[in-house]
Amino acid sequence: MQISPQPRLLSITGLYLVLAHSSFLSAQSPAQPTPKPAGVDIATVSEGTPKGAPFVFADAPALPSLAASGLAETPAFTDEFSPGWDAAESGWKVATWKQNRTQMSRERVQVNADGHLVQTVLAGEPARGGSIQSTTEFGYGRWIARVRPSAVPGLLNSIFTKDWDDLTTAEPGDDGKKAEVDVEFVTHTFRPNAGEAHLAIHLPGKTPLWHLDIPLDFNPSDEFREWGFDILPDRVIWHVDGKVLYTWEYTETEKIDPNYEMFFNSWTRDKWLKGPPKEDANYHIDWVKFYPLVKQP
Ligand SMILES: [Ca+2]
Ligand SMILES: [Ca+2]
Repeated sequence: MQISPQPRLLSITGLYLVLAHSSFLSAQSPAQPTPKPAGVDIATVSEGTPKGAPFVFADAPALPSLAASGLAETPAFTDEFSPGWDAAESGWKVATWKQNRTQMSRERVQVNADGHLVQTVLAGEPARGGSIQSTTEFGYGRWIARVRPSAVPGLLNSIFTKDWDDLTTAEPGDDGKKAEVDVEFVTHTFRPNAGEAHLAIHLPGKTPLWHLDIPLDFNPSDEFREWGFDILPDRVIWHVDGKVLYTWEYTETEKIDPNYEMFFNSWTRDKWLKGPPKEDANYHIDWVKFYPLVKQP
């Protein structure tokens, strides 16, 4: 595909990247951006996200056990983000490019003395955040990340998967199938004992295919919780602390394929997110684990 002198827009996690000549993934792997329909702005469309049924933690159904779900009892991938963490050696790439108009940087992706990966969105303009993505691909299985989003309004903290790149081909660097599974925290929704989880599915040309804001009976920034989703052959199940948040079932044509990458990012926008934040905002990620599907449930 030709590289236009005009910045190109393409989406990732429902966000927009503005690319001129620089690569999305790395300087060694020039991006071949996929054209998107003009006018699709994830922040604009996400402002109209429908509200789901309120989630009441005590009443929510339990997430099926690993064994009952056909999942391995021990994770195939774990990162504890221990002090001395090195992204390259731990299987991650740290973004140094823009995602959704927010400039990402290694400076804003740091492991602290408590063993938390801390992604920071800086106060004010321009939009400055942090992002990591796995350097390997994953299949069906259960993701759990112990995280505490920022309490500062005006930004988004995410856990998501996207088949951005087919890692079996050196070039191009963006030839994945592009399906995406999101749980995103829009921090201006947080209130005392309340908040929302933004769930979304994106497929090529369908950004989003589906999205829903789940009202919660707790504030996600109050404490660490174990958030995640099961990406299975027939459905995606979002969960928090062992309770089911929502289940999205596939159709013949609308489904999530294996060989996606894993991401965490933190960004800000005026639209939807009501950014930028008035103070620096930290997203704490204690650990992440992936339990692969080993047999059909
Ligand atoms: Ca590739
Ligand atoms: Ca992939």
